[in-house]
Formats: sequence, C-alpha cells, structure tokens
Amino acid sequence: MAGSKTESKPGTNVDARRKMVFLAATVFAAIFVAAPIVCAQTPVVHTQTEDQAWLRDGYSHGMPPVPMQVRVLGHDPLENTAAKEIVNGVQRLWGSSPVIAKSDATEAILLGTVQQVHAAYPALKLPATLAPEGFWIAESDASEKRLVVVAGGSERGVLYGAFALVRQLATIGWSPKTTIIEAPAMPIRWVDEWDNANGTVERGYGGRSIFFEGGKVRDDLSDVATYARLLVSVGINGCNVNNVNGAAPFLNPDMIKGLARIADAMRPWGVRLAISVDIASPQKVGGLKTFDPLDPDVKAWWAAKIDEIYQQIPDFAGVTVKADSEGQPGPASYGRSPADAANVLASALAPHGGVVLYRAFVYNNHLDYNDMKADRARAAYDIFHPLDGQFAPNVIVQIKYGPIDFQAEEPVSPLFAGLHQTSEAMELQITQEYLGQQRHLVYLAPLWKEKLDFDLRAENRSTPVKEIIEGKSFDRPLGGMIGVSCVGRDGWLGAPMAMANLYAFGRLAWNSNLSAEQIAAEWTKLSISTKPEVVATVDKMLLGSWQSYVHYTGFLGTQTLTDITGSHYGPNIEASERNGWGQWHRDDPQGIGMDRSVATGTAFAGQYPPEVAKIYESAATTPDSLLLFFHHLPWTYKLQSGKTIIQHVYDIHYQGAAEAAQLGADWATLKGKIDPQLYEEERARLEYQAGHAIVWRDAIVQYFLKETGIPDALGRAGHYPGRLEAEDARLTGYKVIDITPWEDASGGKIVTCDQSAPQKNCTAEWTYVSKPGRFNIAVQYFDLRGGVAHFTLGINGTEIVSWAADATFPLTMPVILQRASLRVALMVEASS
Ligand code: GCV
Repeated sequence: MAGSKTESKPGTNVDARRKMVFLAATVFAAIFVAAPIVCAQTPVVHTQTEDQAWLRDGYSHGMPPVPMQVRVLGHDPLENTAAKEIVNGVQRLWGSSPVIAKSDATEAILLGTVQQVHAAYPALKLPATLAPEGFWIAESDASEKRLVVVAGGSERGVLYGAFALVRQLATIGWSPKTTIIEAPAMPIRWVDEWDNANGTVERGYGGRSIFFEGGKVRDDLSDVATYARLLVSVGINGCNVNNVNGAAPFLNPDMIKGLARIADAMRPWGVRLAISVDIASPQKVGGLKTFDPLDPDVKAWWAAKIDEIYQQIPDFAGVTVKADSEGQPGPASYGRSPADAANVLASALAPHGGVVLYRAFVYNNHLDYNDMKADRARAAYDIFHPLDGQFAPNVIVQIKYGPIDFQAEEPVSPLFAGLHQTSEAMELQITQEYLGQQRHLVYLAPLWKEKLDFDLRAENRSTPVKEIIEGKSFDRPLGGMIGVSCVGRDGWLGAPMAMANLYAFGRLAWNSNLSAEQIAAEWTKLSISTKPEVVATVDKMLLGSWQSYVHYTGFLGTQTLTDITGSHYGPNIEASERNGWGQWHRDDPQGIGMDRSVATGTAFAGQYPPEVAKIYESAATTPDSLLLFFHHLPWTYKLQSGKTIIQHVYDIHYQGAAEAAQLGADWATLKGKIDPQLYEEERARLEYQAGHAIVWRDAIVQYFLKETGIPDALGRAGHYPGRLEAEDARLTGYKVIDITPWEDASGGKIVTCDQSAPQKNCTAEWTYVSKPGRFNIAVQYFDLRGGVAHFTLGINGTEIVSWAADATFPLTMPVILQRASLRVALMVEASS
C-alpha cells in the first residue's frame, strides 16, 4: 500500500477512509490536499459522569414493580450508599424516586445485614449462611407486609446487593418469585491504574489521570468518587492508583496525605486504596544506604512506612510490586529472591490486614536472539515455581494471563499450575495496549473466559485457571483477578464501547462462571438499549470482535505483530525480532514460529502439567490458534484446516479486514434506534477501524509474500485492483519518501506534503481513462496525533468532498513521535 500524505503536527499515524460515489464517462480525479494548518487541537472534553457508562439513565416505562419506599436497618455508610443507589436506580429506570422510610412501612425495599434483618423480622426465612461480601435478595410477605429484602453478609454485601437489585430490574425485571443469592468468587477484585504523578497514564488511552496532576494528588477528586461507584457497582473492591513503574515518589509524606484523600473519596463506595511501591524506596525515599530486603534497617523502614500509611488510611488494601523487570530495581541486586522482597513487605502489612501483590512479570529483556534456547515465556515459571511455599500468607503472586505480555493470542501462563502453596491472582488488561488501544472495538471477555476456563490439569485432575485463582484447586485463602484499567478523564477509557471491558472484568471477578455472552447482553441493555434488535446486533459485534482483531494482527499464535519496542500499535513485523525483548516469532524464508517443545526447542511446553504439556509438545496436537507459539514450521506446513500456513496468512487477513468492515455495517443498522451521539461517535471509530484493518492486512500479507515468494492461491496478496498509489500520481508539492517499516505502505512508499515548499496546497492527480461506470472511491490516509490537515477531493476540477484529518489520539503514546516521521499518508483506491 502506498499513500499520499500531508504533514501535520507530529503524532499518531492513523488512517481513515472517506468514501464517495461518482458517475462519469471519462473521469479525471484529482485530490487536493491543503497544506496543514498547524494549530493546537481542542481536546474533546467529555463530562466525566456515570452517565457515560452502565449506570446511565434508563429506559423502562410504566410502574416500578418494586415498593416505592426504601428502609435501611443499619447506620453504616455503606448501607446508606446502598439505599441511595436503589433510589437512584429506580429513578433512572422509571423516572420517579422511592422515598427513604424512617420507620416500619407496609411495603418497602428493606436493606440490612442478615443479622439486622433477622432482628427486625424474626419470622423472615433467611439463608442459613451468607459469605461476608455476599447477599440475598427476595420478596417476602412476612408479617403481612410486602418486603423486597436485600440482606447482606455484611454492610459491604448490602451495597453489592443494592447494585444487583438495580441490575436485575434494568435487565431482567422483577417478579415476586425472584430470588438472588450471590457471593463473590474470589476475595481480590482490583483494578490497577498505571498513573504517574505528573498526570500521564502509562498505556492509558482515555486522557490524563483522574488521580494525579503536576506531581501531586488532584484537588478535585469528584471523578475518583464517580469511578469508585462504577467499580463497586460490578463488585470491584480495590483500586491500585499508581504506575508499577517509577513508584518511589508515592511514599513521600506529602503524597501519602494526598493518597489519604483519594481513599476518602473511594471509601463511601467500599473500594479500598492500594498503591504500587518501588522496592528500592528505602534508599530512594528513606535515604538508607541499601534496599536489601533482608537488611534490618530496611525491614524497619518498611514497617514504619506502612504504619505511617495506615495511620492515615486505616482501610488501606495493600501494595503491588514490580521488581527486577523492565528496568525496575529488585531484590536480585542483592542476590535475594522475590519471596525475600515480598515477605518483608508482607510482614509490615500483616498487622494491619494488608496484602502484597507481587508480580510474576519478571524477565530479562536483554535475551540473546541467536540463542535458540533463550525464551522469555519461561521466565515467570523458572523464577517463581522454585519459590512455592516460601511466600508469607498475605502475599499473592500476580500472574499475567499469558507467559509473554497481554498479547492478542498467547497460551495461558503455566505458572498458574506451578504454585500450590501460594495464593495467586490473574492479571489481565482492560486497557487495550496490544489490542487496538481503544481505537479498535475489541471486547475482551471471550479472551478472558478462554483463559479462566482453561483446564491446566495440575496433578492430573481438573484444575481450571478460575478455580486456581479462586483458591479452590489448592486450598489457598486468598486469590483473585486484577484488571489493568488505566482510565482517564476523557470518558474513562476514551471510547464508549471499551467500557464493556471494564464492566466484564468486574462481572467475571465476581462470578467467573458467567459467560461472555451473558455479560455482553447485560452491558448492552444497561449502556445502550434494551431493544432486542439492538441487543442482538451489539452483542454479535462485541462477541466476534476479539477474534476478528486476531485475524488481522497476529496469526496462529504469533501474538501481536506490532511495534513492540514502541507504541504497541499498528503493524511492524520486524520490531519483535532480533532484539532482547523476546517477543520473537522467528520468521525466515523457510518457516516461522518459536520452537518451544521439550524435544528440540526451549522446553517451555514442559512447564505445563503433563497432560497439557503433551498437547503442546507436538505440532500435530497443538491447536492452530497457538501453533506458531510452540513450533517453528515450514510455510508449506499443512494446518488442521488443510491449508498451508502461508495460504492461511493470506486468507485470514482478508477475512479479518472484511470482519472489521462488517462491524461498521452492523452498526449502521442501529441508526435511529440508539442515542444519536453514541451512534455517530462509534460510526466514525468503526470507519477508522475498517481502514486500519486494511493497513494491517496489507502490511502482513505483503511482508510474508515478499519473504516467502509463495503466491496467494487466490491472487490477492500484492495485487490491489483499482488502487491508485499516491506515489504514481502527478504530484505538486508532495514528495515521495520511503517509510519504516516498509510494509506499512504498499511499495514501502508514501508521499508527504512538504511544508518548506512555496505552494500553499499539495496536490496529487490521477487520470482515469476507461469505461464509464459507477465507482466507490475510498481515500486512505494517515492522520497524526496533533494538528489538522485539510483534504479536498475533486473530479474534473469540481470539488466533491472535503474533510479535515483531525482525529484525536491518546496523549500518552510516546513512541508515536517516531511514527510521525511517516508523515500523513493519503491513498486513493478506486474500484468498480
Ligand atoms: C507498566 C508492558 C507494558 C508496560 C508495562 C509492563 C508491565 O510491557 O508495555 O508499559 O509497564 O507491561 O506490565 O509492567
């Protein structure tokens, strides 16, 4: 693919498409691209309210099916919050608010702990046991009153029950026979934010931090309270607010005071504050000579620091640690183990009931590419498995779902089966770092479900990952799920549909047995519409979107073929290879894939329990979706589908791009049936996604066509019928340049509007001399992060359409600046 480009301010490279239809006998098509107006873009300002998510105004008509009085039996702030939520929920759904009853009422929604309910209505039959965070909701006519009872195992359970009642009313409805009894599957249900004190958010695509700005906690924490409300509404009970990288400043006394304000803002919603800590803090913050975890002064320093935190934040949840990883300091500097480091923190936290989440994301990012036995995937198991049994009881090892790093497709980490005497949590990413960065619609529940449901067969028995992290498989007291969320001030995740992922995370952490379909339907009903045709369409879009993304970005277990040393966005196949980061796929003209077998490869497959290891050891039994993660195979190897690998590469990318385009077509059927603003916003995003999927498709297809020299049996790869390359046009002002990586534009060339040239506009002109006909023109170009470039498309001297390339892209994509050297690309494609 090639393109013509104009220059704007440096920023994200993105393409988008414009379409138009024209009819002419002999067509002369010219595209005029104005010189960029270099001006600051006004950021889109979203009002950060809960209306942007699933707690928005409702849709029901008629009379509320529940009593219009709410009676709270206790005085705990969480119970008061619960009562307000029910009032608020009924108001949102039916437009009228129940009143809070001060005393006994003939009919009421009754809120209280089981003990409180029992004391007030001894005749009421309540469940014999309820987990502390659990709840029971049912209707009772005991003592001739109509009571809809929300009884909690504790005050926190009452609050979860209140949200569950509202969800039930909004998505299913109410009948006197309705009974709901629930308790969370796992005790740790946290989101992690990667916010920096300066207000940026690492891998955040939703704007600046809601917590920090200018090196300190923000004055206005109203967004934090609103966020906590969203979190608790889906059962999340902890929020770690700062980046795992560079965490030392967060232990300064002034910062701790600020953190206490954040904890205050979240407390009414029952969400507890946690922070990331830098293991070198005793030295960096405390001024000690060492941060050796076994040094007595270091131990004392941590104990005092944790006490200082609890004095100000009595319900502080605990700390997260990233150490000896990607440049972060760690115990290895002193020959100590992760258990040594974790335990010193654990002993400081234990008297207060706090926990340590120690991340297993520890690996060497200076691996030798030429060493065929080197394998980053092995690192977590190699390091943590030998430590099983050495961690203090309040340590939880936090394990990313796959052995690499939040890839679009990778196997489940074998470490989940490698720790039997250690509590474990699964870390997954709500922010779509490698999965389209919220510019692409990718609903992640199917991916997470695949990992949660995966049966690792530890000890040759059933041990699905979900049961391991719930503590069931190995009888562990703790465990859970951590979702790296990275919300910001621009509509939380920067894209309304991406909120389905935050919702799904909470629901799965609460109940890992829910299906991706059930969660999608719930979210759609709560967030978009309850109309059956809308729910059916949105759910279809959501449920297929992850696999579609895999289809155009990383085939057969090659992970995500993106710019792995930079933005992690857009195609860049060689970026994964020949460096120390170990996200290799080892392609060459003969074959592709990492040999991770025990027999001939890195032996990673042998880290799984025997029954699973046996499946992955052989290419014949490895599922196609992970084939090249485990095996290096010739391009002509036949898949289980009967196709060769190379033909599969061609086919799946054309399929993936078509599926991306279908998302837009499906969305178009919702016009007039949903909120017009949401419709338009998502329509534009999906148009972009369809265009970017073509960039992905063509990059990967032409790269491997060139490398293998094996043609596409269907003749598509390398042939673009009807496409007019920008560099072949008559160019005025534009100059043709080579780009890196070459595969991101056909022929490796793009054109850029030379700002130093005297002309005001840059123009690319093509002449079409052929049969008359009706044509669609799709113009593809790369937009940039900042500035505005103006485009005009004209035919036979007449302006047909003009537009501005003014897309807003996340502010915190540092490496996008490299991409700016691509300039803006414009590609014209005409097809009959
Ligand atoms: C916070 C990936 C991301 C990093 C992130 C790291 C981690 O490598 O690209 O931005 O750092 O994971 O999980 O620690």
